[in-house]
Amino acid sequence: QSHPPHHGGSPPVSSSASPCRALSTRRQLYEKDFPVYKQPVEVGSFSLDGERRFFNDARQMRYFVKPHPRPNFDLRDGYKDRFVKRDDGVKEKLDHILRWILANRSKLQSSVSAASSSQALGVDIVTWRGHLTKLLTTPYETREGWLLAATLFRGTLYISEVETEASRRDRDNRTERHEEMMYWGYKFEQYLCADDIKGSPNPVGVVNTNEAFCTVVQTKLADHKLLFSGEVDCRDGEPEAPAAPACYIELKTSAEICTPKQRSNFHRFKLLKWWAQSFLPGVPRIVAGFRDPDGLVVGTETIQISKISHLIKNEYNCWKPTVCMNFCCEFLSFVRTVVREDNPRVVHLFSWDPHQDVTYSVHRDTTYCFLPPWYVEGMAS
Ligand code: 0WD
Ligand code: CA
Repeated sequence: QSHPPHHGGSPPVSSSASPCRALSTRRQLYEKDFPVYKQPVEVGSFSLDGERRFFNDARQMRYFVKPHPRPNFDLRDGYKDRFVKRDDGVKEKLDHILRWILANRSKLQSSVSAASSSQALGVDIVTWRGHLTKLLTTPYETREGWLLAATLFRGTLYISEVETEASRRDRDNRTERHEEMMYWGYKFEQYLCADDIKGSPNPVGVVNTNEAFCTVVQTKLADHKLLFSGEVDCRDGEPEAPAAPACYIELKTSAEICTPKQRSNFHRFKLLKWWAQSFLPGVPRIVAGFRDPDGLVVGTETIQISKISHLIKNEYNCWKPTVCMNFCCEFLSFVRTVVREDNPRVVHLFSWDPHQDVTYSVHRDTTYCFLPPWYVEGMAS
């Protein structure tokens, strides 16, 4: 079952002496058995406050409050006068995760066995969940490429995204309509979330996108031990709710579905992204708000992540979870084969554009370096 991936049209250039220079993203290569993916375990969490300051606790956790079946949420409300927007020109890289690791090192290391003592943390990969989501959806992505920087430090690979030129251009050229629609998702969260377990949502409050609650989970994809963090919208506050991450709920908005074509597109494109994002950390459900073009939420629906693969089965030429997971797994193997030098000053930059192979370049002592001195020094002491 383990056919090594080919390389586009060109002959494979793989040998044990010189690792592959490229990795194919062709879907057919990844139509294999679903790889082993262990149930993700929450090993901690952290919060970012309204000024984007890090706290090693769950102070930004919010509680889900079930909406009326026919709500009338106005997602445009407050955009002009009650919105504090995070500066997305500030690149935080892995900094928040690294701060969490330094503060919780003993918890992680206590589980490091003697056999893996060459690893300071007992994990193979550290990254954001969002980066893994991009990898999962790569075999089906036709529009946006990516750049992922990788550094091997004390036996662990750190993977951090680098903004592409195209993404930078898009960010600089957003229309006013697009800017406003980006707010709608956060406004929806405000309508459904309370700050306290017995509290109610406060739709007249300020929406501040600096605030975040992030879970840190550990899991295993085939032979890759992963530690990653992802932002969580809210949790089920009922006393009978399961432990994290199974109590978490992802909130989403999407355009109202009126035609069979719209339903098909929703299944083929949007559900792929929604599935990948929540499957990774073991978040079991999404509460989706469907909105009209004026930003009025006309209905909500709960979507179980475990049922998404059945929902899409009738779509022609649809995405497959196994392709997503196998590609991600092969990419991580590829990175681990390529990156051999254990050095925080070396970055291998993996690059992908739609309809191309993944390739890489090596950078020493450049601005691509992303492990900060405080982390490198903190790990040494
Ligand atoms: O600097 C960067 N290139 C990135 C930074 C890219 C992705 C994430 N981040 C950081 C931010 O610090 C953010 O707080 O990661 C955190 C979220 O991490 P994640 O969970 O790994 O990211 P992802 O799964 O892509 O997004 C989860 C949520 C989004 O919700 P929706 O429903 O839209 O998928 O995190 C939010 C957003 O609400 N989010 C961000 N918030 C602030 N800055 C960012 C961002 N760059 N990206 C996503
Ligand atoms: Ca969300």
